[in-house]
Amino acid sequence: MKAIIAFIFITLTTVAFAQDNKVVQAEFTVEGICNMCKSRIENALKIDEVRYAKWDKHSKILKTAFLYPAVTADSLQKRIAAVGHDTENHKAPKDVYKNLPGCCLYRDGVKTH
Ligand SMILES: [Cu+2]
Repeated sequence: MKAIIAFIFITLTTVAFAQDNKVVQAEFTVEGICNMCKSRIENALKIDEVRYAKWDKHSKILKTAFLYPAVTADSLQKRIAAVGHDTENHKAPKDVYKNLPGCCLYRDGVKTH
């Protein structure tokens, strides 16, 4: 009997955890100009909770699918800002930005290439 109760409990908690996180999609703008920017931006989202992340250098739109609420569109934007790219909600720190390669300096009038 105890074993059955334990089994039911484990099953219920597993289901509860599974329902906790669901895959949601979002898109937001990320500043950047070249394919190096693209890898840097997409690499910043290479974590288990992110199922999909593709950035387009022409539209500046990042499309993503991720496990919510383990991560949020806002927390992903923070990750991207931390590697040097401004997003809708978060600006990259000056010291990180200035260490980007010259071809990636999107704030300095460098055109998409
Ligand atoms: Cu770049």
